[in-house]
Amino acid sequence: MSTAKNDFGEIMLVRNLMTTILAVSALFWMGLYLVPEASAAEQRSGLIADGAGNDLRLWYNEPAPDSDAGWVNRSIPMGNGYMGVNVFGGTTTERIQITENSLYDSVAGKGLRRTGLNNFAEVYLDFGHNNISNYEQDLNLNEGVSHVKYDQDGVEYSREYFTSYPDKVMAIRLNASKAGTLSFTVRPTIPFLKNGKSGSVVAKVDTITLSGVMSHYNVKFEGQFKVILKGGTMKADNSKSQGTITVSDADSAVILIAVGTNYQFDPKVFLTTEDAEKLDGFPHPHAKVTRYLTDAATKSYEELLANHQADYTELYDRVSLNLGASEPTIPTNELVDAYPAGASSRYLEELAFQFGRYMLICSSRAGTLPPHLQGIWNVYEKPPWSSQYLHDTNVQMAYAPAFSANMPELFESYVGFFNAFVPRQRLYATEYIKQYNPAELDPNGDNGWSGPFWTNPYNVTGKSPVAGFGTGSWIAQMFWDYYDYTRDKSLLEETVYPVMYEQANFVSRFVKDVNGVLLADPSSSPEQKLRNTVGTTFDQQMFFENHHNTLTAAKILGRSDKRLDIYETQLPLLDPIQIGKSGQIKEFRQEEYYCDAHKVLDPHHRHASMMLGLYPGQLINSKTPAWLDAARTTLSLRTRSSNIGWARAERIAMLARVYDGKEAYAYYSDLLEGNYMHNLFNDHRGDPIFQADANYGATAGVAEMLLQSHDHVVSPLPALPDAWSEGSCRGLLARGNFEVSAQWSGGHASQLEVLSKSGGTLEVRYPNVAQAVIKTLKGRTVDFVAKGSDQVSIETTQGMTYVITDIPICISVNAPSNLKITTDGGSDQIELSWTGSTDAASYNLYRAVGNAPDYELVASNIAGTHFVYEAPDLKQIDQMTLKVTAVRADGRESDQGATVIRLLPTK
Ligand code: FUC
Repeated sequence: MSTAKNDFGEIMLVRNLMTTILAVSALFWMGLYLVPEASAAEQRSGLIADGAGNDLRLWYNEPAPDSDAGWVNRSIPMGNGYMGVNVFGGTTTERIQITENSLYDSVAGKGLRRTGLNNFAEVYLDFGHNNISNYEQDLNLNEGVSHVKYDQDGVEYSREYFTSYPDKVMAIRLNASKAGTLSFTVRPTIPFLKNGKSGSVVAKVDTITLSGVMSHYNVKFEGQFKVILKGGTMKADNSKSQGTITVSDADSAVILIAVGTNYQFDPKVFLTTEDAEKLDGFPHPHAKVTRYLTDAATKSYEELLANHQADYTELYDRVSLNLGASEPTIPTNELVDAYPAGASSRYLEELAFQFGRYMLICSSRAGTLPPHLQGIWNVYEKPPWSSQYLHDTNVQMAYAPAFSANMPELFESYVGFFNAFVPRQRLYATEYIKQYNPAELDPNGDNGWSGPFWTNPYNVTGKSPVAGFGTGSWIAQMFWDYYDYTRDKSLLEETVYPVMYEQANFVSRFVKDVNGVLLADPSSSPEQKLRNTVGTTFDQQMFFENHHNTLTAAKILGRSDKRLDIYETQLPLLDPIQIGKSGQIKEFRQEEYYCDAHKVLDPHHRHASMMLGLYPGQLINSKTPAWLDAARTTLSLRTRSSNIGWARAERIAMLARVYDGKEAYAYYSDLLEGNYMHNLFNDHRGDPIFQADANYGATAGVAEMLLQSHDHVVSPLPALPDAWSEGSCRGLLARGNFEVSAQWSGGHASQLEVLSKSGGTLEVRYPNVAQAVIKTLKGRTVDFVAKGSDQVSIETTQGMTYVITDIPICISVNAPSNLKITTDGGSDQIELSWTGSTDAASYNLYRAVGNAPDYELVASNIAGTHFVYEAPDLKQIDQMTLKVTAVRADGRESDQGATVIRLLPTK
């Protein structure tokens, strides 16, 4: 049995423990109390903020083709949580496709394209402009506004589009450069009027109302389209049983669009078993949609635009990334096709990073449904995978950038959804404890909540052999992250802690004692073919993380109770990491060498669920170096053969977590080259089936390359690739609510800035940071404690920005390679040899026995590349990892080393 001792920070590498920790002087502590409160000027990070990122734009010199292919590959996506919109930009006819995430049909049949989310509306604006020139369509990411402009008959026609969260509408402004030349017909339609979907479109004076019912869940839907003119006339027409408004000879016009259904976040929806009765009693959306529209119409277009931009830029502007790109002269479709060649590659890399943030702002707003597999965009009657919420990777990936890319409040959308479905999950939890571990059943039904696999806005599944029960703890981890990045104690108390605690409650009753460890039974690992087994690494890691985080949260809140005592006793027995004979992190307990269990495992599987403790979890980190090495080995075995977009995105982050910037960048490049379509939507595997999670995931992956903090040490630029040798980034968020900016040149940080948004101890890790100059924004020197040469600790004041400069360049030490056991007779002696490092003055030898997270130093000052390792216990140890590192004359050790697995030879 192995006992997991790692406690996120309590285990330190011997070589990182420096005497300076002890050198905290009384003067330092006194100095802390003299620190003045942050002035307003120091509220936000400053210096690097002045050099914000590029103006980022997607642009095209022709409209998107009017087809499903044009929708998926080229239309411009917009959204405000209430609706997703795809704008085609046509001139003869403009097409605006609208998605509302609750317009759901039954899920029936097999295959990718089952029914599910339905297309809400197709809105056409007929202009009849067939003879155009100077066409341009764009989406400006800095503003969250899209434009179309072109010339026809000597007139410049232009349109501007945005979707506003504060005003809950889409607004379109139409202009003509010559007064009285704007004429068009507004023609909303209801797509797929069949299979239980019915409705009508009626025009009256200046407003068209589109309304109907989708019978399966009895979803009542309504959209309203209001036309506001300057000059000219308009005429409503219902003669062809399809309401339209025709505008003639106007100077300019504004169209406002509001949509809604009778869907509400209410546990009743998930608890009612009859699908057609789930929405019973909820009001028809007419009053709500009318209110949205009339409220918006009381404001001028400029006022609506200002509201939208204030809301949008408050989120978007928090983060910028500057890789030194200049705006390309070719349109975005050509830029995507040309990738990775050419200087404008950097521009696409910046653009795609911010586009993921943009998509999350569009699709995840408080009070509205969270992003599903296609975010908030769907043109189909039968969307891929029904546009569900899958909890074995996809939902979690969607939310990954919310925290690290500094938009944590966007998670509120999921919080609302979760609170609606969790009462149903509590019933499942009781059912499963009764079924799998009846001795642990709470007779009053207090058995926590169990994790779902797929959900839609109406139904939530219980267990699935496709994904293990770990999905629940993975959901709880998002809640923990919500707190850990924001450090809002009332949020922890009211929103986060109950979710984690109740999840731990379920897990604590579900796990079974198997030879002294507590294992999930039944257990699966997402989408792998070996199912319903015992204690997969996925389940165990997720359970471990949530037990751990729940206990941490309880400490912060000062809670204690009998159940917490149980979690505490269970934690070390949850056995989250098993190292296999290939040096890999096992996915299944049956595995010996990588993926050898039962011959059904796919060694190149898109899911890498045994490494979720590496990312997005916190379990495997630089304080667990043996596990980190095993993760590195596992990643090299799970090679680049998967062309699935989201899996590539996840690998970017995982590789960043093992500090492999080169490979992380290679995956980002693969993704940009292989999965990004012309409108920057990602496809699933070059199909083109749109899947939004790879977009969100790519952003999160890049964020991990630029900043990490999963061990609560703020680590800027941990996996910077050579391709990004010059640049800056601003405003990424670290755990502890630190906003971090960095500027670098030649791959080396010239300036780091950390805004402490909640106060508290700030630990910063960067090579040679202990020799840097650290000041406040106003130039006052800051006291810090060095922990070795590469880490400092600062007691921060809330609202202050800490500026780190003059960091001496650190040349890293090349590691040895090719460590081999040359002789091993199974005795107390092993002969080792390795390929040396040109930097080495000597070598260190470490060992990690069994599944141990950390290494023990067993020999140092080794001269040469050959060593006989002798230890009396060698003949009793079944398996261990040996590792050799290089030590330079200046005492610096190589960050990594060469490893080999030593198995006890069979006698
Ligand atoms: C998960 C993945 C698939 C796909 C699907 C929607 O099941 O394994 O690749 O992304 O979700």
